[in-house]
Amino acid sequence: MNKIKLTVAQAIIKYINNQYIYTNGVDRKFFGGCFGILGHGNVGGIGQAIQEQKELKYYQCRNEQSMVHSAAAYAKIRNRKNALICTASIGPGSTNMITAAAGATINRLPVLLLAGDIFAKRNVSPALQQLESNSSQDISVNDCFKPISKYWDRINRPEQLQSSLPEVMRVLLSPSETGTVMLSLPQDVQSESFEFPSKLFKKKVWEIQRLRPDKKIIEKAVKWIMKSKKPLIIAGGGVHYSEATGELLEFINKTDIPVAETFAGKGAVIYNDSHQLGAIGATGTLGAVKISKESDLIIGIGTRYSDFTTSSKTAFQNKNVKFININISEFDVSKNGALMVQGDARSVLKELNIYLNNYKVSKNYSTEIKKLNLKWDNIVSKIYNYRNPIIPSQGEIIGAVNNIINNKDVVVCAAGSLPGDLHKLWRTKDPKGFHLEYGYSCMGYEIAGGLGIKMAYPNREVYVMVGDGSYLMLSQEIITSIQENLKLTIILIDNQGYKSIGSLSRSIGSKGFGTKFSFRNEKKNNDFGDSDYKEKEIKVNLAENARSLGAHVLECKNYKDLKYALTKAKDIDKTTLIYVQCDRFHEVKGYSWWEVPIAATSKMSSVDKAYKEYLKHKKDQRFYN
Ligand SMILES: Cc1ncc(C[n+]2csc(CCOP(=O)(O)OP(=O)(O)O)c2C)c(N)n1
Ligand SMILES: [Mg+2]
Repeated sequence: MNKIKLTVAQAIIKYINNQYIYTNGVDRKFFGGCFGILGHGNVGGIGQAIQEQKELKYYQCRNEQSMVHSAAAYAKIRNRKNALICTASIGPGSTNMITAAAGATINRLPVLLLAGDIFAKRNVSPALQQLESNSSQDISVNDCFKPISKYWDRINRPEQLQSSLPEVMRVLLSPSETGTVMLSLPQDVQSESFEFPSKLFKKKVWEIQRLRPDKKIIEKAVKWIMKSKKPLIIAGGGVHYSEATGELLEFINKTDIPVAETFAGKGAVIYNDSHQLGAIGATGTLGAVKISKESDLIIGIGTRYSDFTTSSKTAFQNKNVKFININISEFDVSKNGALMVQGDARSVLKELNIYLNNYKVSKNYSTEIKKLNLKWDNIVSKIYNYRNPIIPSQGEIIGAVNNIINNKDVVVCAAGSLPGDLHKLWRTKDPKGFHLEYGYSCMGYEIAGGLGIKMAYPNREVYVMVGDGSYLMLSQEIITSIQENLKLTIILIDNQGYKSIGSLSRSIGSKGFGTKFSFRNEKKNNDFGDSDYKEKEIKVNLAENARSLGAHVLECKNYKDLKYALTKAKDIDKTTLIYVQCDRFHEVKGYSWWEVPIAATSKMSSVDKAYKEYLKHKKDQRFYN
């Protein structure tokens, strides 16, 4: 048998360089590069291995959390057909990745982590940054990744790679099981050499299968659809990952069944299609909320029915409502006691399109949908065109950005009050134009995620919309975007803190407690909430902060400035940050509910009042199993 002598790290990189995916008639490399921060846990291992080869590009970054966000965003916009690798040193370098790694798993996005680990030989224990245990020498901080990884392995011996690496690929490429994959690599083992069989490094082409459900189940689904008076499709992220937007369009054109979209699904159908009801659930549009309440048949395609999608199980009120779930994952397809049409969304829709050739919903229903669609568009126009006195409202900022972008441009967001407003108000122009990380809704994803998107599609303009809270949590990858010449346009919305949680706090009777960026004022019993005085606001110069990281900064005082800045930003060839202040109290109206627990007993009458209201909503909760 032919053998090749390599270190464990070199063998991993060589294997990675030979993994391909077959899509659209061609073989492409699955991995698009490796992010890293080097430390003593990987510098002589994975770092050295990357250095002495030319195929896998190395990207430097500033923070291990952000590199994993970037990798997740990269995989998301590529519909999981490509992934990035992230390498970290041991100890804090590794654990810094955990937040974003959990986000990747929750959002079902493939990311490969190569994390250094403590010496397998144990001869020098405790090593720098080692968590010592007096009960076992088989514990390291990397064990924390086990519950949030879809595949986790520690490579203590070189031979293990032969069985571990194919598992890594199986999981990364699995449409139902993908997420964070971690190889924990003891720092001594990474640099050890071994005679690996050459065939481990043969070019391997992976192909994602489009599994189909049982024919009997499809036939049953067809019967249910034909009997339904008010069917409603909920399009989730799976529609994108399965690349089923064409088949979905054909399906709705044939049947006139309306569509509503989750955060991950938004863009599945273009905004101005007459079947489009827009955002579903807690952040839903008027029409989607109304129809989901009345619908007798929910057809969930590639959705995992998060509490935002189901309005915490209050969205579907028809007492005879049934669910048909089309999903590749057994776990998701079984939710809400649905008819389990387990299979690839595109394949299933193709079959349904044949079976339902002569079926249409009633004229009345389809007229109602068209009316709701137009009504919503009028509401969006009003919000876009409303001019708030002194400083802009968030709705008009979203409108200004939406009006300026080209069809292929991408908007990115993750946390705060922006996601809900964007979900409702963003007029999607391209299936991949709306990029919301709302599975983990992780503050700090925005700029790092924008970077990953730009790496995946350098020719698309990327508009990052980020709140001041998220910006302060993680914005250093502005530097990486400048270093790599990957331009981002960042719209930084300053509303003096956590507007979203301030509003949530008010809704539970807590008056914005702890959510405003203001100085402490002992005399006035400052609680960082609504009652704090304007002069006590902390004035952090975020524009200057971005400038210091290398961004071109445009500061806006009002809507006119913002419009000008958005136009001007198009001509600037490096990352540009548009700084705009926003009204903390002006909100986009909501139409639905989301369950956030409220204190059952309190000294505050506002809390008691909110609790009573909460109990009323709780009565609407339904379970469909
Ligand atoms: C890492 C992380 N910590 C905490 C939260 C809870 N949280 C959700 S939104 C939010 C405030 C976000 O503030 P900002 O980015 O300024 O957006 P705004 O609410 O002002 O629109 C917080 C603290 C979160 N989603 N992620
Ligand atoms: Mg804010």
